[in-house]
Amino acid sequence: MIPYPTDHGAVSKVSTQVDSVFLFIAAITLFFFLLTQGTLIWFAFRYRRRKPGHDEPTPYITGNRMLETLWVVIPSILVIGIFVYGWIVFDNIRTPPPGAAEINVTARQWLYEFRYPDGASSVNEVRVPLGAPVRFVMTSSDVIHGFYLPAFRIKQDIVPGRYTDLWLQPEKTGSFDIFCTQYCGTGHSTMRAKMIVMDEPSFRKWRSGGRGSETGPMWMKGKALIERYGCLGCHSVDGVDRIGPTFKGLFGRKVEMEDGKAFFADESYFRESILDPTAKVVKGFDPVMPTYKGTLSDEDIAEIIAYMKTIR
Ligand code: HEC
Ligand SMILES: [Cu+2]
Repeated sequence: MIPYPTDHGAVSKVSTQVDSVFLFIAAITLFFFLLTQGTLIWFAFRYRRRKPGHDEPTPYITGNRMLETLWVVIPSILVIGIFVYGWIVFDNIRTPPPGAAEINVTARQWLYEFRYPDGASSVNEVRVPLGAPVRFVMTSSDVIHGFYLPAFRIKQDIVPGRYTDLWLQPEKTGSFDIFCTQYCGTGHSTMRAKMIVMDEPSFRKWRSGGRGSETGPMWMKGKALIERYGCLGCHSVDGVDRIGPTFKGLFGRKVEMEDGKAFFADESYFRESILDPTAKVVKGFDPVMPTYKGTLSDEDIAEIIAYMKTIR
């Protein structure tokens, strides 16, 4: 109903409910807007100043019990109605149904990491099955982030040092945007993820396929990893420096560090840059890269390096 840039229609019961509350309030507001503004315009016309000699004396009115009762009682009932209706929907948004599958979310500058119950993990992309309730259990490893799924009309802050949660039950397959709604630093606008809703058979197939199922040369897997793990939020492959240095022509080049030392960008330099990014900070850049220790395996890093060698 609400025209977001990517309007996916009714994607869950909750999204339909939120839209109904919104429309309910909008309709009441529109009614009273037309009533009060209409009266205002009508009065301005009806009681406008006329030619001298046609002035009527203003009547002396002390009150109208009937009118006053109505304009106190009717708005009170409406406002209580808005509260009760809104509360019921809010309660639905906050209360996950029992048995919802849990997915852990760790937000950090500037990506989302998702961890499934079976231990598999992914960055900036989460896959969920159609029709089953899912609960996101979220925390941040640095600053406050905001987890926002506009198509599902739900949003929840992610706060360091505590867990917050959010649930949904998708009723439509497709790919849905996840945005960060708290200004969390330079890379805030690149902090975007996708939620992919798959029908039950394809979800099961994807699950059992596992992450290692893609075939192809190593560099192609490395390219997929770079995309999947959010590296391109900070790095480019076209030669333009962004939050981090460009990957273009990086392999084998001599790189100058913040402390004046210089190193050749070889395999072990890449490995260290990915696992321990603050060990050597490139001159002219802030040490903001997150560590991928525990996220990227040795195979993953080898594949990424294979891809780096192809970006000349
Ligand atoms: C939050 C932004 C960010 C993300 C995400 C990020 N990096 Fe970085 N990266 C940086 C910054 C900033 C630097 C430069 C400062 C430093 O050396 O720590 C850097 C440096 C590097 C370097 C050394 C570059 C050079 O010119 O010597 C490599 C290699 C690297 N990153 C690889 C990766 C890979 C691979 C990923 C994804 C798995 C990744 N980065 C994700 C910000 C990021
Ligand atoms: Cu953020």
